[in-house]
Formats: sequence, C-alpha cells, structure tokens
Amino acid sequence: MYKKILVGLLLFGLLTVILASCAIYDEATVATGPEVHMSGASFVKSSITVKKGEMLTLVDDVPVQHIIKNGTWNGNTPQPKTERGAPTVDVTYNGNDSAPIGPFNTAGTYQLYCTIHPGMNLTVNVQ
Ligand SMILES: [Cu+2]
Repeated sequence: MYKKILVGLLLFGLLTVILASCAIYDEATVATGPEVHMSGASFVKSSITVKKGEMLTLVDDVPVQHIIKNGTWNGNTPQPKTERGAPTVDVTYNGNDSAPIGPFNTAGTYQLYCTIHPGMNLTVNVQ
C-alpha cells in the first residue's frame, strides 16, 4: 500500500522535474529577432545587421514618443527617402512600447530616422 503511494509520488516528482526542465529549455531557445533600443532622443546603436526576410523590433525604453520613418537626418535637416527594396516604415512609438518593422526582404542598406529628434538615425544592413 505505502509502496504504491511512494512509487506514485516518485513518478509525479519525476514528471514535474521533466516538465520544468522542458519549460526552461524552451524559454532559453525561443528565437528572438534582432532588436534596436531607443532612448530619449537617439537609437542606442546606430546600425544593425539583419538577415533577409527578418523583421526588426524597435524597443522604446523611455516614456518618450518616437516616429520612425524611411529617411535620414542630414544635420538638422530631415531627408525623407525610401530606398529601392526597403519596406515602408511609418511607426509611432508612444513610449515604453515596442513594435516590429519590416520585413526586410531585399539585401541592401537602408536608412531610418525619427522625425521628432534631429540626428536620430538608424542604418539597417540587410544580408
Ligand atoms: Cu525620436
């Protein structure tokens, strides 16, 4: 009688350990795409390389609005421009949020900028 309960408990314990380790394993291997973070008035890094077909996630780490479009700042002058092969980007981040842009289906170099903050440029290299 006690033996049966003991075996049952052992099996239950074993199952729990297996399930728990599976969960940890899954979490560690979930494929996350490329990300670029944004602070108050700039991209945290100014360029990123993504693979063809990938989306790029922009993460707004601060309670500041950013409006990201195709183009670049030349000094204090915004220069809207959508390169051939670039996905059309027009995304508003309202602060402490994130959203993907893309997909980037064509290899090349593309410029993105924030229409609010002069000098806030991002270069996306697609390979
Ligand atoms: Cu901005």
